[in-house]
Amino acid sequence: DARADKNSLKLDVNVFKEKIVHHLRCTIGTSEKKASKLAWWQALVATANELIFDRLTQTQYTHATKDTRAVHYLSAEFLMGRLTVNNLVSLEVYNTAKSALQELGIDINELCEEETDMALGNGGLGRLAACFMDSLATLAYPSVGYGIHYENGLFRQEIREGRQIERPDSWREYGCPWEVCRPESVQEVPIGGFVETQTAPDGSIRKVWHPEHMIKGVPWDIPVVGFRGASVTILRLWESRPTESFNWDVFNAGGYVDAQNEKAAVETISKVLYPNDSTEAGKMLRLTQQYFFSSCSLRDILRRYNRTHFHDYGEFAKKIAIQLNDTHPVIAIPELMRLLVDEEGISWDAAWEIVTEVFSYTNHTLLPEALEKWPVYIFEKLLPRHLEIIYEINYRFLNEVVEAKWSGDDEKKRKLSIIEEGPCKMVRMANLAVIASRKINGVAEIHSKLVRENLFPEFSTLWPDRFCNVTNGVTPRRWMLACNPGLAELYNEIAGKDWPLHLDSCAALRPYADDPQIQKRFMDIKFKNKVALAAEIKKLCGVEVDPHAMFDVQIKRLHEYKRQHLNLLYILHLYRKLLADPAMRIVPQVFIFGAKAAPAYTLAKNIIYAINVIGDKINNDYRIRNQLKVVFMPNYRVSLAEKIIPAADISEQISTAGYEASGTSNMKFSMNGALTLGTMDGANIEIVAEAGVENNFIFGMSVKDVQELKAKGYNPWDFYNSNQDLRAVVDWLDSDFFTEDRQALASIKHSLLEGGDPYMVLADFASYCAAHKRAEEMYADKARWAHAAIMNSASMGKFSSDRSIEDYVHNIWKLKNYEIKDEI
Ligand code: DL6
Repeated sequence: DARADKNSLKLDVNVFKEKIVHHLRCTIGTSEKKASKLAWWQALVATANELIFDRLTQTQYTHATKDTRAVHYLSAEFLMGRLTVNNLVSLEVYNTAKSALQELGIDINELCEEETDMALGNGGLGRLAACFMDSLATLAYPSVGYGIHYENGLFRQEIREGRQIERPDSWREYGCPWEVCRPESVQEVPIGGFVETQTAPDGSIRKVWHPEHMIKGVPWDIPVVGFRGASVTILRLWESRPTESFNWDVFNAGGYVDAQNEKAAVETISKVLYPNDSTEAGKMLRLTQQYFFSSCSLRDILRRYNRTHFHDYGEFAKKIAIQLNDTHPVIAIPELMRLLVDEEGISWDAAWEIVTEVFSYTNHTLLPEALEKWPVYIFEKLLPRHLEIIYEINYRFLNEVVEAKWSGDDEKKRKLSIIEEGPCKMVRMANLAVIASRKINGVAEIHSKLVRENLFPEFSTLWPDRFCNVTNGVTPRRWMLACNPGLAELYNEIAGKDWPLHLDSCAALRPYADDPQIQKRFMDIKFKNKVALAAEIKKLCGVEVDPHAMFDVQIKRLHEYKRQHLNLLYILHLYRKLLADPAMRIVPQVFIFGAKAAPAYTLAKNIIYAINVIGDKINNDYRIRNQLKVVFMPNYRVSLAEKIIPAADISEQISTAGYEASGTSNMKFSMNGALTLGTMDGANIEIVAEAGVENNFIFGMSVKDVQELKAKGYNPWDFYNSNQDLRAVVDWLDSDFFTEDRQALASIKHSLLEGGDPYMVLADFASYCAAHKRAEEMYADKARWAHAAIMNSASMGKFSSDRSIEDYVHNIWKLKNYEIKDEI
């Protein structure tokens, strides 16, 4: 097994076996005879934790004694998935554990299936944060991830009669053995109330916030294990609880029940993850969540800093970097101002200098609905002092910076102001982030360009040096080594065993791209993965699929801009052709989907329904002789992606150009030898530049084309009227051929025509069909296909998240890494 152990930790199989049994008996309190699979898994985790906590202690000792500069990654989402296989692989004890369990009569794969995904994120943004934690630990950079300890992660999706049903995801119902509660680091956060202006006898003015409530933040630490134990860093997630004093008076007055209600209200803050991806939920509770975790994290940072600096903030910006993952934690900016000015007694100017040195901001989307804005009246209610601080920041910015550059230009001031005027005054969090950040980055070359030119053109004129790009990346430890052991073994042989640390070295496979033996080996690995996925499809969807067929995959959140409905239109087109000509023979194809839709996003849910009912019809239509299958795999999540990606032939990355900031599954697919069928959008552009445009299937309008067509006035009817094939499939949606619920499918047609087709699906249809045709032709030529698959997989060095982290380190965070030795 490629995940072979160097066993530097000196655990042989017998010792490992003894430890598991010891934990089963003494930690879990059961015995080999009656232990459930869950109990065995818990004992396995306890065994791994022995190694992990030791490494964590060593890491923290090194960082504390060296008083290191560290980055603090603030993110409302960390989509960690499962940890078992990854942690065992990173500790280099995977094979030891596997053999030990085997000797105990237990299959490690079955045990690993016991683990519930930590689904504390929606999609790309949250998974990126998880990959970054892995790279930070592997590269041994001093770092902490800060987020929210949601009781319920992203909802569990069930499909009933083709429709998405949301169920709560209580991922830690019976506890999570990887996490540790740290009562010694509890924080208390004020909220609500009013601000009093006090004038001292010397005439100086002091602002005193009298909050209405205090919320307790209880930290839960999840250790993140670097590859080969390089270092162990911490993901610290805050859970909200009522403070002891919170309801004391009510309680004493006999209000036991009322006190419980107040308790429930506070606990609600960390209860659920908002299930929106790219679109914003403008809810008071959401701002409370953001403020709660940002404030707890800042207090934690200050506490740690002051252990060695005793409230002297002269070194603060030298020791601390804070990365704001999108606008969600941007409230940290006025909160740090408040902590420094109001609580630590620092002057405004000195505090502002610190703040603008410490923070940087990553933008993950250009969609206007995702750029967070909060009504001023909500701030007045929840965070009155922060509102004052924001007004002050804004006043100084407009009157000093904007006035100096564009004197008397009120239009510029209106546009750049943190406050949006109107019937409901709003606080623009993205403007606040840009004004206070040292660096602002997008997540792929094209996206960063659009951030500069389209989103913040005036800001980038003001501060051109603040804007930069850091192209996303993914961890090859999870997305190759752990999830595709067959491929990992091939790279071990060709590139040497360090490739998971130096993904560039996989280029060693490129010279073999036309070698028949290597081609066979590579495609045999793929085939084996497809056989395994076919079994999973049978289990989850009840559909029989042929692993020889071309596996065409689109897995990601459901959103109009990602255009799952374009894919569906092509499927309908193919189906229609097969029905029209019963003798027709095509390359057999299986279209595989996985996607969750935001619960309130009706059209997205209708698209899921359409995929399911159309799939059902196609899969059971004997006339097309199994040449076409369509499956929707329910409850798409990290652990399911790990099974799907190694088995994909085609990776569908078909967003309207300019809308997908980067994408990260595109990178995972390519690494595992899938060919991209995609638009010139996000990181697709950089992927095909590395792997060769001739080894992928690029189609559709470019960003420029999209902009031009929009400027000219896009009319979807023009495309509908002039392309018979297109018209036929669009009309097919408005029929009762697939379902009695004609309305649900017709709503898709409606959005494409009367709705104006905001993501230009119809405009790209013909070119999309042509790209599919090229893919089908290439798939029929086995050697050509194998060449392209190898070239993709072997050319992804750039897309390791280690490279992204090094970019952040050199261009933004300016960190040093430290070798972690066994010192205590
Ligand atoms: O940067 C990570 C990821 C990108 O790869 C995706 O292209 C982008 O859509 C995603 N953005 C979000 C937006 N959420 N909010 N806000 O998840 O980020």
